[in-house]
Amino acid sequence: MTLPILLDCDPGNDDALGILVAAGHANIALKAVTTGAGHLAGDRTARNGAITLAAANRPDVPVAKGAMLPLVRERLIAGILDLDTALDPERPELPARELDPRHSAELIVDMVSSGAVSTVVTTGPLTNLALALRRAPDIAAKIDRVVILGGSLGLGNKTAAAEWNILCDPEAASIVFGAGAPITLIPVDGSADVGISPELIARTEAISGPIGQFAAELLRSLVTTFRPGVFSPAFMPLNDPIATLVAGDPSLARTVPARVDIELAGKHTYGRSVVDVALRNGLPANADVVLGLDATRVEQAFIDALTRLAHS
Ligand SMILES: [Ca+2]
Repeated sequence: MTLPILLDCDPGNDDALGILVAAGHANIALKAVTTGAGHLAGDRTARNGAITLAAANRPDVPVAKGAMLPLVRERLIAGILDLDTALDPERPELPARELDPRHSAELIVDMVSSGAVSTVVTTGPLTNLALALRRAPDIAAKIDRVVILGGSLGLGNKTAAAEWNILCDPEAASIVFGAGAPITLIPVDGSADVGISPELIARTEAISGPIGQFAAELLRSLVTTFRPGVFSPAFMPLNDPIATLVAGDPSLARTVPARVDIELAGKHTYGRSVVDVALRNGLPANADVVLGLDATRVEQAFIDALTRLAHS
């Protein structure tokens, strides 16, 4: 029994790895990829999604372009757009899939309301999913689980308070956390122990064929963005593919039920994910929050999914 998922993302080299892992995972049936502005502008993330699905040789999976701007705030620019590796620069020479004519939010509504998809995995700002929930609120009851890579238990990674994916569109995140669908939240400090080590790159590169080479190129590009700080882990975190892997095998993660709300008014804390594991405010838990991962098994699941895709 495979899990039918829709992956909403902002590729992004780590998102692209998430797409490859979703396409190859033994427990997952990837049904659609939706993209929106985030790490790059919306037209670029859509094209990168289309490039990645072409590389994965999955013409059956629709890929859509989505939100160009956050719901309320101005769009944040990542500031690492000058990388000249992997999918950060435009790559006109790479083959790409045709985009689905629907907006990402429309594709989400269609896939969930028809029952084609039971799980939504997000590895970018939550704009598309929030738009879908505003357009068709009844889809919340039809989603078995939303697996969100974003937020933090402690310090943020973009501001002291906020993590990048949530900070890109806090109002959208607030809509998603208030929608009532079961959520698994993978915060940056819950996933930091799975890093892009030289060994992981070597194992990826050892996968035969173009998938291994493409995935290794994406990993190497991500490592160049690593800026070690006071509390940083040893290696650049793997990030986005972890969301797909946890969706495909929840036993990889140790979770705790919690109330998660998004700070929308704070002067210094705008975009913070406020995670209340003690349920002090009397509100019901709305998410299972990941506290830690089995790093060895996550890395093996990553290699297994890419290997399966390479041999498909
Ligand atoms: Ca992302």
